[in-house]
Amino acid sequence: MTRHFAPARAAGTGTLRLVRAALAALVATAVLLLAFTTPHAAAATNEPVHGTTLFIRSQSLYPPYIDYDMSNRWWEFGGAAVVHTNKYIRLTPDLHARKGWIMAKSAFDASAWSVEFEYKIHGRGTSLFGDGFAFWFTKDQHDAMGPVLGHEDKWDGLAVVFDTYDNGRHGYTYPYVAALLNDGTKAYNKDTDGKHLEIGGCQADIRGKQYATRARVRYVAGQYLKLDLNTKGWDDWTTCFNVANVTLPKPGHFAFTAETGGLSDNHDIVSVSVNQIVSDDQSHSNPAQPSTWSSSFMTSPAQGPSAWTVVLIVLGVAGAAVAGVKYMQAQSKPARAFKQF
Ligand SMILES: [Ca+2]
Repeated sequence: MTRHFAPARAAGTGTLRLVRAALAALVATAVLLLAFTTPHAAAATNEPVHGTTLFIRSQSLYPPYIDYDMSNRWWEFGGAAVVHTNKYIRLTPDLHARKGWIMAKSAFDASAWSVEFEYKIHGRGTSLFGDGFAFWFTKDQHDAMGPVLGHEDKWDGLAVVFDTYDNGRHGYTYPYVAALLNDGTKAYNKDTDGKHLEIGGCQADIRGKQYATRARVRYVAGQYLKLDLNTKGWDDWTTCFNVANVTLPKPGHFAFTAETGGLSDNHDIVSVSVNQIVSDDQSHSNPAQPSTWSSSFMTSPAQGPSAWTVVLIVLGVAGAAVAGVKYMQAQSKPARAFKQF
C-alpha cells in the first residue's frame, strides 16, 4: 500500500519543494530589494542611514509631548498651539485668524544636520483653506508671532514654508513648499508669498491626507540644503529641492509656526527627529546651483536604486535562483530513487 501511494506522494512532495524553492528565491530577492531600495526606512527610528549621524534627543519631539508637570523638557509651546497628548500638537485649529508655535528651548550648535518631521494639514475646506505652516532654523529664538505663517518678519536664517494658499500669482498651483532664506534685514512680502526670498521649492500634495505626511530637511554648511517629502503614506520619498552653497546661522534654533486668516486649517506636528550629521555619505551630491535654480514642479523621480544596487540585486536574484535549483536537484534525488521500487 505504501509503495502504491509512494510515487504520487513523491510527485506531490516534489511540487511542494519546487514551490518552496521558488518562495525561497522570492524571499531572498525581496530581502535584497528591501535592503537596497528603502534606505530611508530606518530614519523614522533614528538609526543612522546616511554616513554617520547622531540622534539629538534634546532637539527632538515625540508623544506624549508633555511630562508629569504638563510641560516639555526641551520644547515650548505658545499662541494657539494645543497639545493633544499621544496624538499631535495642533499649531492652529480649523478656525479663522489663529497663530501658534512650538520651539526648541536650547540652541543647536552643529554645522551639519538632518531633521525629519511628521505633520498633518487638514480641515473642512475642500477648495478654500489656508494658510499653512513653516519649519524654522534661525539665529534668534522665536519670541514673537508675526506675518510669516505665524512667525515674525526679518528673521535671520531658514524658513521652509508649507504654504497652502497662494496670496500671489504664480505659474503653478498650491500647496507649495519653499525654502526662504533671510539675513535678518529683508521683509517678507505676503502678497507674493515671499517669492523674492525663495532659494528652492516645489509644488506638493501635502494636505488632506488620512495619514501623517513627512518631510526631511538635510543641511551641510556651505555645501547643500536639501528637502525630501513623503506624501504617500509609505516610504516613498521625493526630492523637493537640493540647493548648493547654503550657510545658515550657527548655532540656530528650531521652531514651527502656523497661521490661519480668512481661511483656515488644522496644522498638526506629530513628531520631530533631529540628527547631527557626523560624516556625510556623498549621496546628496549634485545640488542645483543658486544662480541657475528656478522653481519647479515636484516632478523629480523618487530616489531609485543606484547602478550598484541594481547589480547587487541581479546577483542576489541569480544566486537565489541557483541555490533554488540546486536545492531542488538535491531534494529530488531520493524521490527518483524511491520511484524505482
Ligand atoms: Ca500664502
